[in-house]
Amino acid sequence: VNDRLSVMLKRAVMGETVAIAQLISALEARVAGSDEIRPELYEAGGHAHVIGITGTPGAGKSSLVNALVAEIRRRGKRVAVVAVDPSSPYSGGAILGDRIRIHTPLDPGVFVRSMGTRGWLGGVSRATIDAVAVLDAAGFDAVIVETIGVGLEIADIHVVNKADRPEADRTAAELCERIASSGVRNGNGWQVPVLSTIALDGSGVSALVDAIEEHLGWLHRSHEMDRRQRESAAARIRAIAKELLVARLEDPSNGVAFDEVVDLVTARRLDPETAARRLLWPKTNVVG
Ligand SMILES: Nc1nc2c(ncn2[C@@H]2O[C@H](COP(=O)(O)OP(=O)(O)OP(=O)(O)O)[C@@H](O)[C@H]2O)c(=O)[nH]1
Ligand SMILES: [Mg+2]
Repeated sequence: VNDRLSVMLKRAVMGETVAIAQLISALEARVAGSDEIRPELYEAGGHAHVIGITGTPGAGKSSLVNALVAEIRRRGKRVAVVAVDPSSPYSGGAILGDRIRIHTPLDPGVFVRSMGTRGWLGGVSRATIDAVAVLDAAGFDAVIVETIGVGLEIADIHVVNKADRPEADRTAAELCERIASSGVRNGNGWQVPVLSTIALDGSGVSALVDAIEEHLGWLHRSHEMDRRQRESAAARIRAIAKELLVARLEDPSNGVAFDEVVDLVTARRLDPETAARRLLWPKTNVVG
């Protein structure tokens, strides 16, 4: 195991901000040896409350996350943020008009990381998942992930932000109606709440954190947490396996030259399905 990465991981687990940032970068860049620390990294995690925030561009996600960070911090918890390609900068929890200001550069209880969308194919990228794993291992109580969504997602909690605007009440009422009429329940019995916030001054944010904590309690009580964790483990294994298989296809060390097989398929001397099987299992003489 790469010594430098191993030391970095140990420091990150102790909560050292610089090591946390370096480790996220190392995994993102897939530096040599980064795969070898994965078992230890994964084993150190599993304690953080991971909270996803999604919504249409400009809805106020980053502003709301800043307000959430301030409130969660006020409750004495360590909180980290992973923002996927945000257009707006993070102040790291210092929100104007709020009674609390947190100066993140000096507060090891807050960590904010932005990521680009390079290689992003929708959903949550591997780099994002890795960053969450590092922050989880680093002992943050909460890890917030901000991603841009289309606004049609089924959520555990719906938030109408910009409640200071005149149309907000109607939006919230319509949303309540839609949830009630569709009978949307996430899993066994969670009643999806619709909350209103003004991210800019922190209004409604304490009630939102209450709802998030209540939801966590329900996840545990109903065993929905176990179900989701199992589902997510299976989905990740499948996604990574697909990635590895595709990489293996073009790996010359597997004994079959990818380009030659492409030539055969192009000339119709081999069909694509048999070609793929032969590339993946070159030793077994798969005919069809
Ligand atoms: N009036 C009002 N404006 C808000 C509120 N929350 C955010 N804004 C403003 O809305 C704009 C977008 O806010 P962001 O927090 O950057 O929104 P976002 O959803 O993160 O945007 P993207 O990351 O680009 O998708 C900014 O100008 C904010 O100041 C709010 O509660 N009320
Ligand atoms: Mg944003």
